[in-house]
Amino acid sequence: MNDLLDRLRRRVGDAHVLTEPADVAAYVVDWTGVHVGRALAVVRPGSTEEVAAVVAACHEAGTTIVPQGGNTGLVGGGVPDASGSQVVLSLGRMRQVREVDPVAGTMTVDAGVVLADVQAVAEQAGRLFPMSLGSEGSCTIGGNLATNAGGTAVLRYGMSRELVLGLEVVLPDGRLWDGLRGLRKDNTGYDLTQLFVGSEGTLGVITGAVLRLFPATPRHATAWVAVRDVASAVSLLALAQQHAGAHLATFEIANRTALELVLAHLPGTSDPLAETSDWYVLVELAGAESEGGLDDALEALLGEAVDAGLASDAAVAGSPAQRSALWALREGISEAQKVESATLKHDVTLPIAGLAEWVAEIGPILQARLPGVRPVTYGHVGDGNLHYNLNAPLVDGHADDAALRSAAVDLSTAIYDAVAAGNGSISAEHGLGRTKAAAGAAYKSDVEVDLMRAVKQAIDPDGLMNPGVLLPPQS
Ligand code: FAD
Ligand code: 2HG
Ligand code: ZN
Repeated sequence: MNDLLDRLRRRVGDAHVLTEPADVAAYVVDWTGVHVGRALAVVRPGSTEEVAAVVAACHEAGTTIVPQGGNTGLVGGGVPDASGSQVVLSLGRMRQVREVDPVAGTMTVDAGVVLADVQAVAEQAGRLFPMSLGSEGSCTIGGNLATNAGGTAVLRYGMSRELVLGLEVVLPDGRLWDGLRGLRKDNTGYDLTQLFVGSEGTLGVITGAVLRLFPATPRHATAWVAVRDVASAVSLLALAQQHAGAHLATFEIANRTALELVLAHLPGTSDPLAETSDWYVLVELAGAESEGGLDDALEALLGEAVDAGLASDAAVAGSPAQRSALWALREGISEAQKVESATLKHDVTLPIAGLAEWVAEIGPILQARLPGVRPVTYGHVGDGNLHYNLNAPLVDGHADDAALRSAAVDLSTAIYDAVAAGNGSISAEHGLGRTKAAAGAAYKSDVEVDLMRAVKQAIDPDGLMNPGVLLPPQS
């Protein structure tokens, strides 16, 4: 092992091979705090050539690699296991924007560029990079593509895989695949770019990407709307599509429990509405500088929604500060849940037509398994994706974390069974990681799992890239 560490130090410099516990601490625990691993070393290469050298050295030594970007993943895929034998390969030093081409509508970046920086560079060029996540200040483009991240702009622009035209990838044996062509049209065989998107670091290390840029949409009309239930939210979505058409940019849902956790734990937040409601929707229309009428369209939508009994009240943002305040209520939910108590996350997606019935039915099933368990339900209802998260029940005013943990398997199984029965998916946008690798395989057909293992075997025959993530170990 010392040979490998010496070789890595020679390639990337002593300062970028971390082995001291205090130095590696932030790299071995995930954002949720659930996954705590150990690492042989954390290696921080500064260029694609250095990544290739690190991977080649690990390949020769038979050492497994965990690629890591911003370490904001929610399923434990970016942190090492408990063995202490894995190398964490951090892309954190690879932060160059290589090229912006506003006419072609592309930006070529290193994989370690933070999402918010990509958004800012696109804006400076008069363009839009639409991906938007609560973690955008820390997550990286490499991590976004490796997880095929979703977020709040999927309704209009699609998942990460629809925002990328080409990739540069270091393969598990250290060879480099340069697929940074950025062509809109390229029907020359299997789509390798898309194979690596969503592969969660199990097929190679993404070192660069060509991203798609879109016309800027600096105008916004935003409202926080009180709705009775999920069925009303879905009907409101249909109405919003009629009123706003292609200007409908965001349609997010949150239940009252989610809002209350934000108000309780995030300083500076306040309830924009006088009356409480069981459910809320954050709706936003967005358009170009030349496109007026967004406020009118929103007003007409809300008026009709109230008349139709779909909405009881709404707060409309009258300034950028008010817009940010409404967004904070939605984007702060993950953080507030974490502060509140132990949390069990379920990132599920269902056909939109079946969403309301599914939510109505799963509640009583879970209460029967753990009385008092608190569903904190929110997400991207515009694309059928709910974060059906559970917080620990309150007993005498205190969260009973132990009760949630001991019922966890039972609760998650009930949710996943109901998702499967509703033709949904148990991971809409966060990936499978370590948390859901076994469940992912259990809810897929044998044919699908066989094909996935065949792909893994073809590209990483020695199983050196992120073992135990996405696919469970074979018994
Ligand atoms: P990491 O956490 O470092 O890694 C994630 C996975 O990608 C790991 O399996 C890792 O091995 C792999 N990986 C990372 N970089 C590379 C690379 N260069 N090459 C190959 N593999 C790599 N996700 C959503 O989809 N939608 C949301 O709305 C959303 N909101 C979030 C809000 C909060 C507050 C938080 C904490 C997380 C949220 N996430 C969301 C989850 C997370 O931010 C995304 O999964 C994000 O894409 C991860 O990026 P990262 O750079 O942090 O990746
Ligand atoms: C969101 O939509 C994220 O806010 C995070 O996907 C969800 O923390 C979660 O479970
Ligand atoms: Zn989400």
